[in-house]
Amino acid sequence: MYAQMVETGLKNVRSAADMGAEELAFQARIDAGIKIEAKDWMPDAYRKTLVRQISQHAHSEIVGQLPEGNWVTRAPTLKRKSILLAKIQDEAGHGLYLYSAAETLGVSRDELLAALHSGKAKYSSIFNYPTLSWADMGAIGWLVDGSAIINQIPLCRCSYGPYARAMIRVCKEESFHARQGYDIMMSLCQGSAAQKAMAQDALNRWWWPSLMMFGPSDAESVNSAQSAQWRIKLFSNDELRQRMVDQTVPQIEYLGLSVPDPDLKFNAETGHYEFGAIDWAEFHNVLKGNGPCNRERLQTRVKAYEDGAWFRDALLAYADKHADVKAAA
Ligand code: FAQ
Repeated sequence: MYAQMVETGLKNVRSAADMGAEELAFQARIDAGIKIEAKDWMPDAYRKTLVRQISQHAHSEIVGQLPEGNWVTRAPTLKRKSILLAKIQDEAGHGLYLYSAAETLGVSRDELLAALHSGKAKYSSIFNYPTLSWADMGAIGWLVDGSAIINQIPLCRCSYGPYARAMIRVCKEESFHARQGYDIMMSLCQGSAAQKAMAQDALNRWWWPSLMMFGPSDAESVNSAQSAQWRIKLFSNDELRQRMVDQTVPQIEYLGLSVPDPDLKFNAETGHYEFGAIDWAEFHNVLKGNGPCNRERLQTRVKAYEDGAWFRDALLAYADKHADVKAAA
């Protein structure tokens, strides 16, 4: 598949003729499946792509806490509240591993956060949608974390060592998240008619944005071919999206819910579900900052950062004082 992506996207990738000796040796290591580590030589464009993707990923984990944070105080039971809190804390941890992985490439955390807070850096489109009911906590865990796992399992084998290793733990935690989400959906679907209707409504609102999480179609994806050549991407956006649909439709049926896609049908010859057209205009609009919650999410992040300034200052003052005491000893 990787070969096919490189093949079809040849116009966007570096050819051997463009490469000097160092870059040829670098590409040969990647082709041989050898991990690239922080201190190894790498082309600037490889470094730049990784900083872009890993920092967007880190920002997604951090901003991704906000839609669920909205329901901590309103969780229906103490047990659900503690599970949700633990899940949201895990997402903060994922953000921290990922910022650390990005820092190994020579960018500072301050630079990355400044890019997020100024609106320059992207984070996943999915987190710009509102969480209107408790069922949204189920839909997010099941569909959003579920999609994140499908995208991230291959990243555990990507060519950049620090990113690949961070992904292993992230994926383990994400699978707990997906199960807790499905468990919420199961409870609602086995409950009253009103609860089941709430679950269906959440599925209706999160289904299409979850499919958009995988990024533009292969024909539109500008970065895929080069990222495939560098083995940052092992599967294309469309392949992973298809995997998500194939995996999730039977789960929807098991819940007794309906897929909000009148064009969905199973193709017995290919063994895959065919699904309706994605509204790419909506996707691009969200990316431009015009989704239902883009402004609110960014404002909340900036406020949290500003409100935490006293704590960062205190940590630095303590570290400086500690260094003085050590130097004097
Ligand atoms: N949202 O050429 P491609 C999670 C941008 S973690 C926003 O295909 P690429 C856990 C893309 O950046 C979710 N922007 O790009 C959780 C590029 O723009 P640029 C995050 C998007 O990088 C759960 C442009 O479109 N996961 O959910 C999106 O090869 C619950 C062209 O696209 C990751 O970040 C989008 N959906 O492929 C947390 C995984 N899609 O940068 C809390 C790692 C595309 O050139 C609660 N990332 N764009 O200006 C990836 O695998 C890739 O970056 C893709 C995009 C697949 C997202």
